[in-house]
Amino acid sequence: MLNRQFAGLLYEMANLLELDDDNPFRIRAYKKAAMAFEGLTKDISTMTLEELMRIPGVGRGLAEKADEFSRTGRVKEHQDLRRRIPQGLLSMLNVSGLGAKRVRFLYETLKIDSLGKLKAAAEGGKLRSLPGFAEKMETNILKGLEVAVQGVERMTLGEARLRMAEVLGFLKGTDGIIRLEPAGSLRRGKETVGDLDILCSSRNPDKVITRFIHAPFSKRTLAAGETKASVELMNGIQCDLRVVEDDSFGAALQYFTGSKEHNVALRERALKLGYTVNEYGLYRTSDDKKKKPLAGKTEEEIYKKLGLQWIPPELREQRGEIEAAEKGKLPKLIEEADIRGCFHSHTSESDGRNTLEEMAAAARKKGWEWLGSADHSQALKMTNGLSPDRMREKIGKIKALNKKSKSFQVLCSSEVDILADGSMDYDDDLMKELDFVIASVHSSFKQPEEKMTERIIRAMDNPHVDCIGHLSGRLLGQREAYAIDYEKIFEASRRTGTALEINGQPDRQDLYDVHATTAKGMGIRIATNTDAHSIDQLDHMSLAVTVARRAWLEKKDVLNTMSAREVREWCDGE
Ligand code: DGT
Ligand code: CA
Ligand code: CA
Ligand code: ZN
Repeated sequence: MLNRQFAGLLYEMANLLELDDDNPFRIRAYKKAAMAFEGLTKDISTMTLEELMRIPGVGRGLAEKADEFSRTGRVKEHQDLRRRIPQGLLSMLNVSGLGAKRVRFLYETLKIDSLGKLKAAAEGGKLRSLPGFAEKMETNILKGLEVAVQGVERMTLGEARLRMAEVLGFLKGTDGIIRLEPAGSLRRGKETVGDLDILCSSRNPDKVITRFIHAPFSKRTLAAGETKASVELMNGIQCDLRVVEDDSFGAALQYFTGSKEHNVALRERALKLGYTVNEYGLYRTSDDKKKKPLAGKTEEEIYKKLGLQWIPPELREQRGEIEAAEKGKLPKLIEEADIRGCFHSHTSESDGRNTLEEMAAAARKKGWEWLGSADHSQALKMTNGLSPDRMREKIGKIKALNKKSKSFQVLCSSEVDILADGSMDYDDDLMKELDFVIASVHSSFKQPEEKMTERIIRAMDNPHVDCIGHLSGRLLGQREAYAIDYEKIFEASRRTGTALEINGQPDRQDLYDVHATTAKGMGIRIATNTDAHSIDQLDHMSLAVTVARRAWLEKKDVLNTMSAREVREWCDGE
C-alpha cells in the first residue's frame, strides 16, 4: 500500500510550503489530506480520480497528486519544492522552539541552512541580537538541538502515562492547587506522545512552578516564568506545565488538549456564532476585551455555548466529531469498566512470566469474570510454543481449574501461528478442542502484499479461527506494519465472522484507531486484548480500550464486554 508513503510526502510538502511562506489555508489542506490518506483503508493505487476526490478533505489538486504518485512514485510539485528549499531547513523544523517563520528568518538573514550552522551560530552568540530572538531563546535552541540531533523519538502512550503519573503524583500535594489535569496528546490518548502537557489552577502559582522545576524527575529546566515552565525529564522528553486562573481552567484545558485541527475547527464555529474562544474563555466577539467571559470554568460549558455535546478528548482529531456533537450523535464510548475479560494472555508454559493460576487470580482481582489463556503454538520455538501434546495437557488442566470455580472461567485458547503459506500451526482436530483461537503472523514479515493478504485471509477462512491477533504487525519505533490490503482483509473478516484484535501492548496498539473505525462500520467484531506476558501486563487493557475509544467504539462493538456465561455460550456455539 502506498497510502502511508503518500501521506508522509504530503506532510513534508506542508512543511516545505510553510517554509516557503505559502498560503496557510493551503498548508492546512495538505495536513488534513495527509491525515485522511494515512487513515484510508483502500489502496490509493486502485482508486480512480473520481474516487480519490470523494475522500473528505481531498479536492481535485490533491487527488491528481495521489494519482501521479501511484503511477510514477513521485509528485513533481514536491520535487520542485525540494529543489528550491534547502533540505537542512526541514531538519531545523525539528528543533523545539523553531517554527517555519523563525527558520525562514534565520535562513534569510544569516544563511543558516543546516543543524550544524544553527549550532555554530547559537554557540557564537549570533542569534540573541536578532529581532525576536532573546538570549534565552539561544539557550533553548541549543538544548533543542541536542534533542533533535540525538533524534529522541516520541514515546509510546504507555510510557507517557507512567511518566505523567510520576509528575502528577509529585505535584498533587503542593499548597494551593485547585485543579490539576493532563492535557495534550496524552489526554487524547494518541498512540505516541511528543511531550507531556499539564494544566493546573492554583491560589499560589509561584509555589507550583518552583516545586515543578526542582522536582526529582527534572533533568533540567528549559524555561520558567510566572505562569508556565518546561523541564526535560530524565528520559529526555519535555514536560510543559501551565498554571491558570481557576475561572479559565476549562477554557485552558480545552485549548491545551488540542488537537490543533480540532481547535481550529472549533474556533471557526465560534466565529460563525458570534463568539471568540481562546485559552481564557469564550467571549461574545462584539464585547469589550476586558469583559468577563461567558464560559471558561469547565469544558462542558464551552462546548454547550457552541451548541455541542461535550466531546471526549479521544475524539478531538477533527474526524467528524464536531458534526456528530452538533447533532447529539456522539457515540457512548466504551469504558474500561465495561470490560469483563481478555481473550489473549500468556503463561510461563510459553513465554509468559506467571503461571496459569497466577494469571487467573490476577484477572479475577481486576474484577474480570474470565480470562483467555492463549499460549503460543509450536512453530514459535523461541517462545517455547506448546506442542500438541503439551497443549492437550493444558486443556485438561484448565478444565479441572474451571470445575473449582463457577464465578470465574478460564478459556483454553491459543495464539496459533499463521504459517507462511496461510495454513495453521495446529491441525483442525486440536483447534476444535480449544475455546478460542487467535491466529497471528509471527514470521516471514516481508512477504509481498498480495501473498501476505492471501495468507491472512486463508487463516480467516479456517472455521476454527475466531480472531486475528495484532493485524498490522507494526512495532512502534522498531518495525513497520507489514504490507497488506486492509480492504480485502476487512471484507474477509466480515464474510467469515472472524473478529479482529486491538492489541494493547504499548509498542503495538494494533489495530490502528482509524482501521478499527472502518472495521466497526463494516460490522466486524473487535476484541480488546492485553497480550499480557505477566500479571501486571493485564493493565494494558487500558491502552487497548483507549485505542477503541479513539476509534469511536461503543460497548456493543467489543466482545470483551460479554459475561463469563455469554462468552462460554459464544465459544461453544462456534
Ligand atoms: P505532541 O506533544 O506532539 O504529542 O502533540 P500535542 O497535541 O500534545 O501538541 P503540543 O504539545 O504541541 O501542544 C498541546 C496542545 O496545545 C495542542 O494539542 C493544541 C494546543 N496548541 C499548542 N500550540 C497551538 C497553536 O499554535 N495553535 C492552537 N490552536 N493550539 C495550539
Ligand atoms: Ca504534547
Ligand atoms: Ca507541549
Ligand atoms: Zn500473544
